[in-house]
Amino acid sequence: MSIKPNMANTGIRNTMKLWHCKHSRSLRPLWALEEMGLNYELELLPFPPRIRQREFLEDNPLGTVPYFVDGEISMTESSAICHYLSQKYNQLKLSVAVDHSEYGDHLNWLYHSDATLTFPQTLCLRYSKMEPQERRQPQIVDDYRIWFHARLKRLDAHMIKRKFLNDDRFTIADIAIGYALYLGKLNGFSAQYSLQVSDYLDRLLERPAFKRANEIG
Ligand SMILES: N[C@@H](CCC(=O)N[C@@H](CS)C(=O)NCC(=O)O)C(=O)O
Repeated sequence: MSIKPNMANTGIRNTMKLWHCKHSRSLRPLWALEEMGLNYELELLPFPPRIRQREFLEDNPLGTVPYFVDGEISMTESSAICHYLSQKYNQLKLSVAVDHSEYGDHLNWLYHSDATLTFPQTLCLRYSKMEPQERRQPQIVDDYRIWFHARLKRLDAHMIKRKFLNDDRFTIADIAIGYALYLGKLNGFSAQYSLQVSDYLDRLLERPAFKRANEIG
């Protein structure tokens, strides 16, 4: 299904398009587009699109979401798309400049969000829900649940005296990490979040742009 949430009032034609499945990592760029108030076209797919919408493979042979195009550019990494949008269209209002003292930390959170905090959860999801009953692996689910909680240590320490990850304000790092925490909540892992991480996630989920993005699909 193709919808154009942010184009209705403006009449402006643009080429940005995002392919999205509800609750998947494509929520990161969708949330970023909503926070930035940019015009975009959205294509909603059933999950997993690789199996349930085979023609999607013609656009994105990986079969994964997010898939994003902007003119000649195509991208498949959720945090990188947020970074691209902020640098190209948002005058860094939602990211941190190269000469800022927290630039390295900002990039680290962006990469940490998927490689360290989302990856273990996908193994839990796969081996508890996606695979047919006979291929489910409770040991893997348990091991990677523990792994995920152990990898929250850096965030736990960072959030003790902060409301947001960088520069005392909301940025795309909060979108990237916020999605990983939200996925943890959907997976039933959030009861073990530290108080500061739990409060932080609640703050993020209250944002109107998150609510708009999350309701789509
Ligand atoms: N590192 C990529 C991962 C993309 C990815 O694997 N997306 C999942 C959804 S969360 C997907 O499309 N899975 C469907 C499949 O593997 O067939 C990112 O951050 O966007």
